[in-house]
Amino acid sequence: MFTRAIVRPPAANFFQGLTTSELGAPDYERALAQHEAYCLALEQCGLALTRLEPDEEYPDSCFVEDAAVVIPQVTPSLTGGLLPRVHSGPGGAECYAVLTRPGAPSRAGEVAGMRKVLAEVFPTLSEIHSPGTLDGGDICEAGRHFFIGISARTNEAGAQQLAELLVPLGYTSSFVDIRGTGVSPVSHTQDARTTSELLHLKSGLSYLGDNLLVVTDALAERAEFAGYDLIRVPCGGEYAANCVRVNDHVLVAAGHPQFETKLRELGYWILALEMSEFQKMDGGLSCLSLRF
Ligand code: CIR
Repeated sequence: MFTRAIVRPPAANFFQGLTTSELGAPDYERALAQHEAYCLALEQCGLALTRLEPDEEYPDSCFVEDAAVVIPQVTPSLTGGLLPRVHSGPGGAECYAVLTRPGAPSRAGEVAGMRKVLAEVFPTLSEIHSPGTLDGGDICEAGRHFFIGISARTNEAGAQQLAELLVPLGYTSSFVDIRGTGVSPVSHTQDARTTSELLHLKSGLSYLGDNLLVVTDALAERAEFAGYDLIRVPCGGEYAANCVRVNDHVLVAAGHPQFETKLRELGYWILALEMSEFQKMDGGLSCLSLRF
């Protein structure tokens, strides 16, 4: 169960952030409204929000998930009690936090802000060190296992550092190299993304619990995911693969009715959220919050 989330609304210069999507400039007022709806959805799922101030110094800073990874602690009985000291959050869940080292130079400074916020919750913070780089969007927790994407943003050194931190916390991990992996196996998608590469692992992969992964076609055949049940997002709707299970609900990007129907048939409660302005800046739904 998640009890808390950290969010940061986009700043007025959001449009100056990094993007490859060629979907046009985001409308700021609409982005704020979509962000607010996203926050309300998290609250509806029972989360208490820490709402940070917009930060014009970093136009991509609303994508808070990239600056840290919060790892729920596996119960001590399962790890032989060999755990480092971790903080018990107000919600009761024991968690451990790692500050990342974002792979895009323009985003590196976002971590300082996140450090301040997380230090109030977690007495001990780990961090990714040079030469490692790592973006939270490349980290997909799947039960007792973490998939760590190797991407244009996360390098092997960063992935290896996180993998080592995960061991005493009771998790296994594996690397998924997404460099050169297309958003879709076909070159033109209805999503109108002209770029063909996944930005982050979670741009094409989500874990919903219950051994169930949501994947794009381009990732579905990967050996790494054998042993999981897969829901493939329909071709052209790859953006929907970035969805988030938050307690009893799954938050999904609006505009993907087939995918929503599939999830409903599986018994999930869906909250569909308009994400158009964040999609224009290559942002997925998960990256707008850090949940724990
Ligand atoms: C970037 O390129 O870093 C931002 N414009 C978008 C980051 C989205 N983050 C994510 O999907 N985890």
